[in-house]
Amino acid sequence: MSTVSGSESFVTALLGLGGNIGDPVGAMAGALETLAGHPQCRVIAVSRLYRTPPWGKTDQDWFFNSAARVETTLSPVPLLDLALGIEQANLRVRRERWGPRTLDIDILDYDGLSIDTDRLAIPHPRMKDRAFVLLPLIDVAPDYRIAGRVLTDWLGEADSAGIEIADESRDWWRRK
Ligand code: A4P
Ligand code: MG
Repeated sequence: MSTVSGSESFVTALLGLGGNIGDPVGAMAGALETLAGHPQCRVIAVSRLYRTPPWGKTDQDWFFNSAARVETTLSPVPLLDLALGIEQANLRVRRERWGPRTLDIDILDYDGLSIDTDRLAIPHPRMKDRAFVLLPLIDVAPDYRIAGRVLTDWLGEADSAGIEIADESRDWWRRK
């Protein structure tokens, strides 16, 4: 279930990115550049850049969030390992659930597959409740549906109070 054996064809994956300590915008930009430079990944679309109040654990700094639509020949677990490696390279501090982090990369969807293992849950089980995921995701995958409903439907039920667009450009992540 978690592999696409023998396949060298590119499939679409949707990623959510966020962070709230250090230089989260630089960390997300670096992550996207790493993905864009990876021989088995292509970055097809990147969302606008969002500034978002902390969700879950609210006594921490605001976050920056974004989303990306990529194409990859990596199977889901190798893609997760790549994402975790990029997080580690950004010295992510893992202390508490929903707590501060320099960089968090979630695989929101992988080729429409349903995966539920110890290491990987796809579609990401909590994305439909989170405006900080839904808003950037609408930028890169406006027709995407979760459980048959379009993202704007889910957004209507989520709390998007306070969320701001920090950069309208889709090129905010490209280094000058
Ligand atoms: N894992 C399972 N499924 C996935 C998936 N689809 N994508 C596993 C990525 N990883 C997945 O992750 C722990 C393990 O989850 C990974 O090793 C992988 O095997 P983690 O990122 O260390 O866990 P976490 O992030 O501490 O917990 P959780 O519940 O995943 O937190 P979230 O959902 O990442 O939320 N507020 C705002 N405004 N913006 C944010 O970005 N982020 C969080 C963290 C809280 N509040 C926020 C934000
Ligand atoms: Mg996470």
